[in-house]
Amino acid sequence: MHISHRKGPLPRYYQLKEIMREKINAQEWKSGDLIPSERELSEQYGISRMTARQAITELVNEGLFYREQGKGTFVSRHKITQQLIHLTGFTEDISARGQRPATRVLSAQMCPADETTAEHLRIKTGQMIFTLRRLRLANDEPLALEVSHLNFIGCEKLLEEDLEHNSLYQLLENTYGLTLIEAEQELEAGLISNKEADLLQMPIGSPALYTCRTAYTERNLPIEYARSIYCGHKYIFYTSLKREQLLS
Ligand code: 16G
Repeated sequence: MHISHRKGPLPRYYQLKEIMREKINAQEWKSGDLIPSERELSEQYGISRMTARQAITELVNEGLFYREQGKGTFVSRHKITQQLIHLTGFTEDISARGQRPATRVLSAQMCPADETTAEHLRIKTGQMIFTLRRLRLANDEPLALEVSHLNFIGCEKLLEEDLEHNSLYQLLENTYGLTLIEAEQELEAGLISNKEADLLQMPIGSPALYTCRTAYTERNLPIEYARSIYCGHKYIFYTSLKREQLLS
């Protein structure tokens, strides 16, 4: 089958994008499948390699494909959806999807709070807080890097906890009696840097979602300030919006 200009006003790269999108929707190409090379696509559809490259690049940017250096381009896995309605933690989110959450603790220590963290936790810069760096995985696949800063009386006791096998939120609630009530969260688009690429097993420059979360206890005290980097092609943040009724 050849793509031609005669098919309509749509550019050829766009037609190829739609063909490939259809193959994914029809499950002809499944998550993790290697897609044909630029050369193969150009031969199969009678288009230039540049056109094939443009179509592939756009689907990489949209998160449907991901590239692995030296290996080729693959169909992305179904994304994990984190709803932004209820305050939940990673373990809860992943378990609710029937997947196996796991954690690799990269570091856990008492550190002086930097200015941004101190501002979010409403403490003085330099105050000692508990800082936890974790790699979060679902079904053994790295999903996110998270740095959580925690401040509460006795937070240094967290140094003795097994944070590799326990959910932080469950520990806070069940062991420390701290009830999490609400959180503020910001999302920003970004790219995976060389520092993170190895841990997340992603090529440098892959799309990423950067988030900042401040979580509060019942007395409106900020207890956690967390910065996370999620693999962009594996994650969707979902929120539902209601239009405010105008009062007459
Ligand atoms: C989520 C939170 C993170 C929190 C973690 C607790 C975001 C962006 N981050 O990943 O701030 O520390 O859940 O998970 O949502 P855990 O209870 O499994 O340790």
